Amino acid sequence: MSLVTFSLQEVLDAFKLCLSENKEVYLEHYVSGWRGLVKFLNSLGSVFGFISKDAVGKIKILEGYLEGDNSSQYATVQLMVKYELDNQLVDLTKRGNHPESGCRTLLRLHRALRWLELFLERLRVSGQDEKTSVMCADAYDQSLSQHHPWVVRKAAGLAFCVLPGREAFFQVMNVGSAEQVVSVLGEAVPLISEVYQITETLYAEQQLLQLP
Ligand code: 1Q0
Repeated sequence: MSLVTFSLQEVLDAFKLCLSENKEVYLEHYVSGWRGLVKFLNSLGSVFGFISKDAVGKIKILEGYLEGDNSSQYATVQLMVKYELDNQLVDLTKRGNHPESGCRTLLRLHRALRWLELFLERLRVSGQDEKTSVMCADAYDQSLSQHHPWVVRKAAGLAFCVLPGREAFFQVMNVGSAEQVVSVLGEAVPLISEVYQITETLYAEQQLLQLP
């Protein structure tokens, strides 16, 4: 993945590689998809720094596991959940000895992935004159905001206001004409949605959706 320029195609490729044949989620590609998204966020300016910083922190935690001594236990989200639960490596009800478990860290990105899915879908069907700030805020209100305290919601709301307009936004995506953007989004949204649903089902089954 290139270090400087963002391309939506690269993010798409990462999320494509995420799913194994039996629909397990490869952590490596999941993290790599997020790395690409953060690159995009950074290119939008320093107002988004506080969001990017939090995302990078979480990406680094997961990278640490991927490169650590138990890396084989972290190959997929399914393996990670099993390994961490079997070995009591997750704080289940309140924060304790494992504030940086893979499970709780991934859950934060997972919730953000729902926001992304909603936002990209809005963007895909949007008309020329629609405001990205409104699409982004609507997607956020319907998803991630429920997990954030007032002060974070307020800061996020302020940041959304300075998002570039739809046309400039499409340009930063680096995939070509508006038609091409819409077409790549048409491919990206169902993929992201599938990765989200698989993780959501797994976390629901294991009662991990409220990890502190
Ligand atoms: C394009 C505008 C981007 C707007 C991003 C929306 C998300 C807003 C989230 C704001 C919250 C960030 C501050 C920290 C919050 C944490 O407290 C919270 C919980 O963690 P913890 O450890 O305290 O329990 N963290 C989170 O909820 C994680 C948030 C991660 C957000 C990652 C966003 C990455 C954004 C990528 C830009 C995508 C651009 C999409 C269009 C590009 C085309 C593919």
